[in-house]
Amino acid sequence: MKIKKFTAASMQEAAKQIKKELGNDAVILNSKQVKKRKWLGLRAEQAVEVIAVLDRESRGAKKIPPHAGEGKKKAEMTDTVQTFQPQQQARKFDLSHYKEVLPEPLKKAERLLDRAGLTDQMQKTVLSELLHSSIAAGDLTEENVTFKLQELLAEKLPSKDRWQEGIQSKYVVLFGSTGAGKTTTLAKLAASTMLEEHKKIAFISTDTYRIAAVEQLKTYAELLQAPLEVCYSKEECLEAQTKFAEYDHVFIDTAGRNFKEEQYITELQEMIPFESGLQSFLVLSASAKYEDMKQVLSRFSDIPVNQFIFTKTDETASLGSVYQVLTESMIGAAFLTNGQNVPEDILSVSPKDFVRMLME
Ligand SMILES: Nc1nc2c(ncn2[C@@H]2O[C@H](COP(=O)(O)OP(=O)(O)O)[C@@H](O)[C@H]2O)c(=O)[nH]1
Ligand SMILES: [Mg+2]
Repeated sequence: MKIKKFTAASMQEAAKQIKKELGNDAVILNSKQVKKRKWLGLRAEQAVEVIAVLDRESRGAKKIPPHAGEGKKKAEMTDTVQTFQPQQQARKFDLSHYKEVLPEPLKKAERLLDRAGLTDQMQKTVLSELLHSSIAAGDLTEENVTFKLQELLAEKLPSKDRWQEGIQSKYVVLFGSTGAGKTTTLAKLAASTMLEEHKKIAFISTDTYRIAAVEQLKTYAELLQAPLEVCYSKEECLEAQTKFAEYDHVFIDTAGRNFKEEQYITELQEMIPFESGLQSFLVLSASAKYEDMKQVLSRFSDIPVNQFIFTKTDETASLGSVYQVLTESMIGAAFLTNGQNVPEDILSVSPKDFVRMLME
């Protein structure tokens, strides 16, 4: 990629220079009126400063004879230099060498992407798409660029219909590693379903590895005056299902301790009523590293996961790793949690809301 600043007496003159040096496929990034000093700075003349860029890999980049276009009228002349073309979005630019000459709104976009904690590759892709997006050269304002940036980021996320599904099925189960926030989140979901939608709810705990885990859920069940069954085997789980036949929603808590062991996954598959109406959520801490999230995701790959729940968004400065996981898995996020208070610290967002949070 070639990027260059041109100074000329008029836009027409600048277009001529750009065409001569960069060819017909050059794209104007930015243009502004400047004063050009002459005679040792004693006289100032109006001039225009234009930043243009040429992607060397551009398919249509043919050599143009230096005199082509000369003598044409102004309108035709400016037509020979392209503005951003949406159909070119797939191409990638490496902007790292050209940072200083980028117009301020693009520099800001770059800073925002970096602060959001996205991978270098993702930052490059999005910036490249921004350069090739339909923002015409004249519309390169901070507001337009930010808007377009959010649009491009949202496009990569799983579609809107995979996000705000709420609690719909009879059985609701949460998976995830220990400490991710499963039990707390389960209590939040159960409480809001009961208090806001006036549903009849019950709990099942299969987290029998730790006494404390059952005690924790028992406390919430007592507060909500909802029944709790602790199940150690598949048979007990089936019994509990029969017992709760009349209930609207049954919230199932699981252990996370052994998520690395295959046997644990097999156990889960046996105990959880996957065959009946079931919503399953994989709970991931938003403050976890991207690589760790990916590892958890692959451990649970044999279990049908409907949606994600990202916890502890209040504990992390950037949602970059969450964004990466969402774009790679194309599984939507049903809920985000942002604190320890039950039931209030939970929210459901759209992809657009999420991108806004990511950019904050
Ligand atoms: N700051 C914060 N802490 C949370 C959040 N969700 C859960 N926690 C805390 O994380 C810890 C582990 O939660 P727990 O529900 O027991 O996790 P589990 O092992 O997956 O069941 C507890 O101290 C929770 O209060 C959240 O959204 N924000
Ligand atoms: Mg727990």
